[in-house]
Amino acid sequence: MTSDRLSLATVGRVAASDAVRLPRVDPRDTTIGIVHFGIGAFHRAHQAVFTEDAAAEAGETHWGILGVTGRTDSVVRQLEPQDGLYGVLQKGVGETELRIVGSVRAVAWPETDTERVLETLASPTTHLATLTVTEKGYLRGRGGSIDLGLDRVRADLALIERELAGESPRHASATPLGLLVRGLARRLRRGAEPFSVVSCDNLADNGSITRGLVTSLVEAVSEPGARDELLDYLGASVRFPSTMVDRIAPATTDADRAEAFALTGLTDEALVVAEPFTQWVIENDFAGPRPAWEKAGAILTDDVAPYERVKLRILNATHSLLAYLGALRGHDTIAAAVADEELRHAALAILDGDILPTLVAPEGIDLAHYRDTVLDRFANPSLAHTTRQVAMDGSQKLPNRMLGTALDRLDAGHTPHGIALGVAAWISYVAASTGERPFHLDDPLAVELQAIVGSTAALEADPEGTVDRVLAVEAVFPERVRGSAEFRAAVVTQLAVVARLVGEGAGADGASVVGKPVASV
Ligand code: CS2
Repeated sequence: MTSDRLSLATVGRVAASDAVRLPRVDPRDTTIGIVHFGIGAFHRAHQAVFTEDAAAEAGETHWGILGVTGRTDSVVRQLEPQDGLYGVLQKGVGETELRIVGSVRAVAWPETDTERVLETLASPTTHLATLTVTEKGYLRGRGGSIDLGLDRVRADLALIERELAGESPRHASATPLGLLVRGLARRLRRGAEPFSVVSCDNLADNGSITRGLVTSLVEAVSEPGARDELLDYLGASVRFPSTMVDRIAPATTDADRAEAFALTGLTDEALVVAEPFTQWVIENDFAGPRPAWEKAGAILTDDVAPYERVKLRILNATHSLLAYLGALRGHDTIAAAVADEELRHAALAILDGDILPTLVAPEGIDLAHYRDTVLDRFANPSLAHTTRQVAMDGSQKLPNRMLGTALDRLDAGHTPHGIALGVAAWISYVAASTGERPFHLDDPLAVELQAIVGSTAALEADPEGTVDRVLAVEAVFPERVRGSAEFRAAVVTQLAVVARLVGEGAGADGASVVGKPVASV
């Protein structure tokens, strides 16, 4: 039997109830004011919801979103037949609620829709670009610049140069920042209206990082007149506020889609899943108009850094630790990993031993309470967030979530044993991915990492040599960490702790083996 899909034509059949909420603004009346790069599950579960709430609270109809997909057109195929409508299945402990969101008004795949994205970026009624392209999507090279050694970045640079020369080449841009800068070049040609670029990725200092990468791309433009004009426009009229984003949004499963179908009677191919908790802290530094996100519960502040640091270092670092150790001990989900007493103990040890001492609590936040809330959120059994999903892209994630803590601890004269455990867990995961264990290493540096780590047996035979080779990877480890003999020794010691934990591993999700506590973390 085929059922009808969620769309503007069918949404009227869905009755609002305690368990089902309908769009808070009429999608038919909503015009586009934002271009979002990376329209995956996280954006749909987070910023798109805040944006709809802000528009509803402020009575505004000009904050619709044009979502730009990544490498494939799969999200276009999910959302286009549904007129941009989708549900957020909010899964608390023992309670589920579905909310249909209408703020995504169009979706574009750069491969076929570059011109539409550029026109929307250049339009005076568009005020913002937001980004969730994940850590690896920023293509960071050395010293805060974009990696101009990559063919796709150089190809995009050539397109930017042609755009600045007054041409409108039909070619697709290959990178999100390349497409964004091309759009800014067109915006400059059309009248240089103010614009704001809002990174919503888990990068420390994401606003300045994005500004630096965008600027480095423009600085590489060869024609000096056009280059300086675009640099002047960036300096005078474009802002890059930093943000801290938080909501756990695991991959959607068939069971989730069936659950949503039972509530609406409509098929939703674009359904996303999320925990009830949601938070957005935004640096209040915009060049032009923005949605009234504060009316939707976002915190607008002059200084995001303390919030960002707390979130990345407490939540994301522990998430990664539990993902690697959890997967190695046979747990499929983060909830199962945090329910494993040994792993919970390890998480608390790294939090209290290394992480909390490096943090200054932002106003109104109690760090111990925040830590406990994070572990409770991880324990939510309804979410089924897989260890494999969180374990991906470790080479990109570790610097942002763990290594800042390591630097701060080293600077304060302490050996970061907890962070060393995190790094040891990651190395052990890489080793396991080369062997019989069913781990797939999903990481842009996978081939390089697997080559230098080798198998679990090789790691056990030569932990010192392996740690030396791993710490030498400049793309991951800052110089101060790379050069620290005490950190190196701590990672070697923690590899043995991980080996013991894995040796005692459950092998089956949920059946944890409780042995000796993690001693020396
Ligand atoms: C996770 C994050 O996949 C991961 O690496 O740590 O996506 C995490 O769920 C979010 O940052 C929560 O806000």
